[in-house]
Amino acid sequence: MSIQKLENQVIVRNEKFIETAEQLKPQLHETIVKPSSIVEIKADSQVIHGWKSKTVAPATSLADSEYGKNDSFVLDFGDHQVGYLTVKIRSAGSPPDAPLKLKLTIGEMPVEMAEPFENYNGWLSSSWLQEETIFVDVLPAVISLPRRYSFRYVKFDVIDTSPKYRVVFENVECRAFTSANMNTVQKISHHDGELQRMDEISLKTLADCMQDVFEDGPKRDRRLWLGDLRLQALANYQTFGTNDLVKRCLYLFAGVPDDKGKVPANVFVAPGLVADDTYLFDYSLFFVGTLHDYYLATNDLVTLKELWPTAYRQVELALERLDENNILRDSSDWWSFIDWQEGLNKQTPSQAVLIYTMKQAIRLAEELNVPEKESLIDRLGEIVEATKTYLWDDKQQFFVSGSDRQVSWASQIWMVLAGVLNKEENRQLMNHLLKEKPEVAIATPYMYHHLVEALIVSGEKERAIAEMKTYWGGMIQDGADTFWELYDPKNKDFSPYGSHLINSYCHAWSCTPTYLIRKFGL
Ligand code: RAM
Repeated sequence: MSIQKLENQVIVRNEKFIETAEQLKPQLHETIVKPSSIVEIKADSQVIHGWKSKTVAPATSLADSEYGKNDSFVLDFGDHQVGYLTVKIRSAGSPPDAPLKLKLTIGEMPVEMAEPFENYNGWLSSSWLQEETIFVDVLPAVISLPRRYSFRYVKFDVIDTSPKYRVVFENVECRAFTSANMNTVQKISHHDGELQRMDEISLKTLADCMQDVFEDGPKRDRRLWLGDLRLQALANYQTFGTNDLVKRCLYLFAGVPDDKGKVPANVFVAPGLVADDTYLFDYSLFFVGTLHDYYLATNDLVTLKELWPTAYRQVELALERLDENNILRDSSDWWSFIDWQEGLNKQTPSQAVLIYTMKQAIRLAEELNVPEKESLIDRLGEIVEATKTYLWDDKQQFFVSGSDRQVSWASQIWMVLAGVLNKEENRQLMNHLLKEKPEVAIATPYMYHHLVEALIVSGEKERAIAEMKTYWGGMIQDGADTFWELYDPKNKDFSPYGSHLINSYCHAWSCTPTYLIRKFGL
């Protein structure tokens, strides 16, 4: 153990756990990918964000073209890639008498090729937008760009050569990386073509997020978030079976709790393991959930024994937030995540997450035969009772949240998953929800995943499939190669960050259709 005092937190580093995580570092597999075509990005008010790409020539024709000042073209790699770009450039005409100034814009979606990044004014850093301006003094040259990019399209803007020479891009390629191995995945051939496609895109999404850790998004935030990890791990058990990567991630979180024992909502892994100073009620509890699911998938009792104290501590800390009525204290800060839905009150869905994860903790405590089991069972009983007493509105037939007694989708969905009501009551609640459609809706694929799962556990498989087809199917129709971080079929420009340019278009928490299809036999 070593204590690290930082500006906003005290971290108690568990070097043994950190070493275990280090030993589990995955091998990255490399593939060389060449662009497939040169495309034109055209305005079209009928398509998402108002921009679409149209092939104008095969990428092989690039080596025959010369480009000078103010020339520009866009390369399409044909599918989503995560990796490093290399460009081979030579001059044409007179000997180059001035440096080449070249701007590259790298993006996952056509809109990133079309709308200038200078116009971005959202609240997340603009430095996430992928671009490079490079100066090349000597030609010919092979330029290997320094950063890892997440993209399908690359725009080349030749800012300047000189009046005497032009340039030819002889070769452009990407060294793409993932720690997933597609060959380990059992292929399915679903009778429903839409579900088949959803499964394939889920796999690609998950694979592109599987790097040194389960990243949330390879474009942004490029780090390990606990809420995303839980869903990635579930999808992974049904597909890649890279279970040691889940184990590694659990040890990373367990390696950097704060001085109370709380695990952070996310960690960075470079230059070394660093806990972010963001703590979220639900995400900390999902350490329990992720350990529970890992154990059920692997039967790895050694890991369970070693990480149980960390998991149990998350429950203990969560219980401290209960008031004298056994209801979670609400607050106006970002204390729990649940969803990016604007105006969403987090109290009731968080209470449901507490119940959901306490049940998982009890299951693990049973497995370990530890004394904590009894007190967990007692506390759970009291909390469920209080939930029904204080959070269920009999008149409205909905769970309510916060001092304004908000009726949100998230509250109903999480209470169904928490199993506070019986199966028939759950079914009625879900049908009531889909009929009444309360205003405080769902903003992310993360929350949509939970909607679909809640429908499945309450016996509404067909409705679940219909929701998946509208939502993930909608993304496919709107051109998704990998599933997106955010998608609102009614407002396709939606971003909680102030601009759709900064959204991630390959995002871990969207990869769950493969889990839902395979696990529940949809
Ligand atoms: C965003 C990312 C990430 C998520 C957090 C809470 O920054 O989408 O995946 O877990 O929010």
